[in-house]
Amino acid sequence: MSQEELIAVRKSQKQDLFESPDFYAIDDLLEEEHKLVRSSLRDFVKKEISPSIEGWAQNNHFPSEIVKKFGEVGAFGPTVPEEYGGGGLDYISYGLIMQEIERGDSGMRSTASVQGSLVMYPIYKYGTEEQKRKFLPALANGDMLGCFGLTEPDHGSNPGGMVTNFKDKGDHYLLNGAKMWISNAPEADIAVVWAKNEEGRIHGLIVERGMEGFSTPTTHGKWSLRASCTGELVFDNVKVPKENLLPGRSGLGAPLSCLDSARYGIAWGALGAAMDCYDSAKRYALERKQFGKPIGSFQLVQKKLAEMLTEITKGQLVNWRLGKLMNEGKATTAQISLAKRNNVEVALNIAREARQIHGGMGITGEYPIMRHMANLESVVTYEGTHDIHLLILGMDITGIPAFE
Ligand code: TGC
Ligand code: FAD
Repeated sequence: MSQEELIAVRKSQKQDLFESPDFYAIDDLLEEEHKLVRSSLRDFVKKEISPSIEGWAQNNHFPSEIVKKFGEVGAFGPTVPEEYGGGGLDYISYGLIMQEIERGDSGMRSTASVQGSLVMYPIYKYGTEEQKRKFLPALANGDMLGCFGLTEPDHGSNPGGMVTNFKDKGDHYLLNGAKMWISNAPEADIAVVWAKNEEGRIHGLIVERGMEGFSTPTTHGKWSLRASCTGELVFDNVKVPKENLLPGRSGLGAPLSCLDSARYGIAWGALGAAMDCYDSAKRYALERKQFGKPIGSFQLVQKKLAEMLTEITKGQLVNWRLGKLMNEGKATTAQISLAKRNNVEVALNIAREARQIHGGMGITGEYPIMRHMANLESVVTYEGTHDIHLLILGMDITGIPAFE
């Protein structure tokens, strides 16, 4: 088929034909509820994300209406108990939700995973009963959007060095400092912010839009996650009511524990992006002809597809087992690091190989490949860079931290 014919076919199909690979029959390991959740999210992505995502990304547009829709489909806080508006689901379901959304786009998954793992999780885990009742149901149903402020301009991989701070002023706290690279920030109604008190101890504070001195400038010029909004959080003598402090845990371990949950979701999500690239490459290899044959009949193309499927299958098994450990409360930070690090790298490599299979078409928005590839360049850096996860594993193996 010529490239013009392929474009015409793709346009005429006007639908997302994605089929997920399941080479090792991992579906047999899933419960009915998992399959139902997955199929509901897959339908949602095909209907609400696939038809528009290319335009949103090309135009650097965050579709704010998606927030309410995510709430309706249960994408926010799936593991939070139902009494607080969450889904009351297990971690395999959570992983599958992240997989399906990131199959559509990593930026869309960012919106959902930040809301669930980095905003709802700390409020649920470390918040007061009043905070839970006030914020969780509205975050779960998409009436409210949240963001998570840990990274600072001078403290990314080393958040323990943060300088954002608050002082006890008797009837309120006075917050000063700035956070950078914050997903959802420009649209967020609330921010879970990590800051040091006068003794240098890290605490979480809920900062609400409208508080005087609090602003959220947008970060412009991204070539990655273009359909997700990213910004700064600036605190200029912000008066934060005392009841907005998360009392349940202090120290760097508090934000890092939230990252465990988000990194777990990314391990599943990245594999979703990989599956989409593989699915598109397989389809293209069978349709596109060169030298009188489908390019899928050439050994070098088959090698690429075979290696993609191998890595996806290994990643699926890692995710499934890690999900079981999460359900049992036994998953360690290092186990989560292994899955996040491996699966994001696998996804990036698959995106690059799939781009090659699509030839010149691979750089266009007719196919999802280049968008996934560019998105994954953020995913490999945020929630702990590729090398930081290697060091977390290195410390687990040797007992020796090599961060400094
Ligand atoms: P270290 O001395 O190792 O640990 C400090 C304290 O924290 C405890 N801890 C944990 N607790 C719970 N869960 C974890 N995963 C934990 N990891 C460590 C630790 O036991 C200790 O407790 P205590 O009681 O002894 O004080 O800390 P360190 O300063 O040496 O740093 C270690 C390092 C480098 C691994 C850590 O800082 C790190 O993970 N850095 C990467 C930073 C990062 O991942 N940032 C992500 C920001 S959020 C984001 O990117 C969102 S993107 C969202 C999206 O759009 O999807
Ligand atoms: P740096 O820490 O400066 O790292 C630069 C390089 O140095 C990396 O290759 C790193 O691996 C390497 N390096 C650093 N330390 C070491 C070491 N000890 N040994 C070896 N190599 C090292 N943060 C939030 O808090 N909330 C968010 O919602 C959020 N969303 C994000 C969205 C996007 C699109 C992006 C790009 C980032 C987001 N982040 C967010 C920030 C993200 O977590 C950081 O970018 C990440 O932790 C890395 O920090 P940095 O960019 O400052 O890089």
